[in-house]
Amino acid sequence: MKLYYSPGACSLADHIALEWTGQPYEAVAASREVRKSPEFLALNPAGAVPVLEQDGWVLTQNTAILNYIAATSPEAGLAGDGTLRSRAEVDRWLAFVNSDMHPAFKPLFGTTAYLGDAAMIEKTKDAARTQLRTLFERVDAQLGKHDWIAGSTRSIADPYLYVVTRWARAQGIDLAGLGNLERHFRQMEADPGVQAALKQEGLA
Ligand SMILES: N[C@@H](CCC(=O)N[C@@H](CS)C(=O)NCC(=O)O)C(=O)O
Repeated sequence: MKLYYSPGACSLADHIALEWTGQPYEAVAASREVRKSPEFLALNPAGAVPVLEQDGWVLTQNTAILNYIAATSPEAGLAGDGTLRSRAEVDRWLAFVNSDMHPAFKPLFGTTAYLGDAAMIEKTKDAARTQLRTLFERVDAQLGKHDWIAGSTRSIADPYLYVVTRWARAQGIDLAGLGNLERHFRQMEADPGVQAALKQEGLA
């Protein structure tokens, strides 16, 4: 498998998941310039990472890629404990991070620059910070009940949560008092697979 990534982007979740499966893979950095190239756009017309390539077959969309990685290494147990409910919990939290948390960062990453009004743009950023605080409080409550975001064992949802927590810390989102989230972050940072992926992405 070949994973196209950008350092610290949401593709870091797939990178960590690949490390956790222990299967051989190749990680290819895709800079902004590369993502706009005709060769890359042929792989993903959105010009975005992650992109997974295997034997000429190309897969895009983070949740699809994470699920595929988990399915190719069932022994790693990254998609639940084998019960339907555990699988559903992984899907629930993967969806929460991918559909609710990840898009909430967009104004902070410049998507409202088109407004052309500094005060208005700042307002959208403030609203994003407030929304993200609420979402991280929900995560913190869940992590108060379980060691990992989807339950008692780690899953493909944990690396994705780790990625958005990194973003939140870098963006100065107020995470004060969210001790369970802090514990999850430290747990991830201490993990050899996480450290290996960070090192490969030049982030260690
Ligand atoms: N819906 C896509 C979103 C992917 C996405 O937003 N990727 C970002 C990095 S986190 C990206 O490559 N952005 C660069 C761009 O869109 O130009 C997915 O879930 O895979």
